[in-house]
Amino acid sequence: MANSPSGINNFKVVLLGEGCVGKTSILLRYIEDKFNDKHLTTLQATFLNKKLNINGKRINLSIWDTAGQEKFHALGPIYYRNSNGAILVYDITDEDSFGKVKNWVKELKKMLGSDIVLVIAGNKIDLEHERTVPLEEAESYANTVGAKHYYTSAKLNQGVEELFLELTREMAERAERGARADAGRGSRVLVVDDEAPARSSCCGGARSA
Ligand code: G3D
Ligand code: MG
Repeated sequence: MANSPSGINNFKVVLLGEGCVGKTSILLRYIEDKFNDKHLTTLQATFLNKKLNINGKRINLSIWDTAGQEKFHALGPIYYRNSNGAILVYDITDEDSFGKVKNWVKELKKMLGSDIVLVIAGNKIDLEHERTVPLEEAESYANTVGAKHYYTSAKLNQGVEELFLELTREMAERAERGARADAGRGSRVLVVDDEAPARSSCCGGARSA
């Protein structure tokens, strides 16, 4: 995260998950409120920006989507490095895609530790009658890895806004905790400095104690 001088918090978020689970659809629903738009298929690996305001704090999300490299198992650390948050998407009608989420969680935890906020999205809930991933299993798994679990339908626009909002809140909270910890460390340094017998002034001349 970069907290720019203008006071805007910039967060990077990556979408991860098997091909065809609906990652691009979720992103386009969130940013443009569209589904199955013609340009969906031509969208390349890149990011889309979204500006938010949470409790008076200005936040800029850069949400990264793939160009389909996941279909060739070709998504490496370069894609998710420096991410503040990851949305791990599976299709509730496809058990393999849920297995893939578990692999991503393992990899992200190994590579980034707990520095990243994870949320899991069970997408295509409009196809509830075709569900193969048991609800309790998905939710209790998410619990065990410290991730929040959401249900979404990019098609019917369900749960998408909430998912991004909650993720952003959590990232903002962590950033604030981090900033407070930094400030705490800063004041300790100041105390030590204060007790030094002599200091040079900002103009370069030594000050006698
Ligand atoms: P991906 O980016 O993860 O590869 P896409 O997935 O967003 O390209 O979506 C893959 C297919 O799933 C698309 O169908 C898309 O319309 C469909 N899809 C995405 N989200 C939902 C949803 O919430 N409900 C339903 N029913 N379908 C969804 P096509 O037919 O274009 O391949
Ligand atoms: Mg896609």
